[in-house]
Amino acid sequence: MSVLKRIFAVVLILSMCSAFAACGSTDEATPSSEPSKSSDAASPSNSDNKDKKPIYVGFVQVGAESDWRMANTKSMQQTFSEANGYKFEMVDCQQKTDKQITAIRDFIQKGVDYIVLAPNTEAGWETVLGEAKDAGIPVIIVDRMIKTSDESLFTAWVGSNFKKEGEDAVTALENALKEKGVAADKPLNIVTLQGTMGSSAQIGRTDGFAEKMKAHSNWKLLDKQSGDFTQEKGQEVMESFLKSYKDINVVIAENDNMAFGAVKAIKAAGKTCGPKGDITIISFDAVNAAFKAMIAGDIDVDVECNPLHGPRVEEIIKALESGQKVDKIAYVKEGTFYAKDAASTISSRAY
Ligand code: GYE
Repeated sequence: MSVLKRIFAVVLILSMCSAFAACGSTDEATPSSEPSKSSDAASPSNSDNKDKKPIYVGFVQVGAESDWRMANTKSMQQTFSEANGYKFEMVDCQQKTDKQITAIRDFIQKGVDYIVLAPNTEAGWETVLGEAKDAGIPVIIVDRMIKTSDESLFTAWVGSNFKKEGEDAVTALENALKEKGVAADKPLNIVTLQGTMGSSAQIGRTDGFAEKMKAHSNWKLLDKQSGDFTQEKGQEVMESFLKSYKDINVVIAENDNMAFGAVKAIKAAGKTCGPKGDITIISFDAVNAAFKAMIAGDIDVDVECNPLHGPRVEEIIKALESGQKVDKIAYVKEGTFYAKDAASTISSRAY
């Protein structure tokens, strides 16, 4: 590690400490619905970094499990192009947290200027992020979050409020049922296809939905199981649910690809789904193919999750390069889309 990087590491730690003392920060780094907090994020730019050398960004990506993920990867690749002044390397970690830890160590070895991490699961990051911090490499976390009591282990996080998405899915279901003319007090059997267990997207969506659905004493969660955010596993889990339970009214799919798998399983079992069908499907992400599925009448509602993080991360890096403060935690604004509006909305969708 260069002397400058060592100096930077010390400055970073000191500035982080004072920022947290000033904010009265709690021990919890998991995103809450509180407004954005600011931190004195130290800039890595130093005199020898001020020339026109490309900024070296190492991206530790979860994998290629879903349409959302592919859109996210594309957004990062397009933003951090050579033409834009970057040297960009991405590691597809095949949904394995240990592969991500290895990828971070490799990027530290290579001496990247920034590590961008989309963590697969929340736990187990302290040691390796401590190593990045010791090396003076700022870590920007995107999409999912890590669980840590030491917020100095990362410079900034940008992503979605997954708990709110889970709560929004309850409102989405209420509205979808109203539209179908289902009486509000009719007993309802729900199954959930969960995402990768231990990932923020799974935890937030599962918890947000479970908490808010308590207001409906006639809603019953029959079962929940992980389909690991993939279409294939989503289909498998749905097939087994359909064998175990004869009277499923609602599927909550924690992402679109699992919803696509569920639709296949439902049709193969001779049942119908969507606004005019027997089984109501509520999904998350709102990717282009999900709009098509809503137009086709297969999915009822989609709670949006925006994957276009490239420009957001670039804004953070540019701010850090010029020594400015960045928000420690920044949430992306998202909406909910209903099947009846899908045809008129699809052309305005960017992913
Ligand atoms: O919903 C899913 C993807 O972490 C928000 O990961 C992301 C989730 C997204 O595989 O499709």
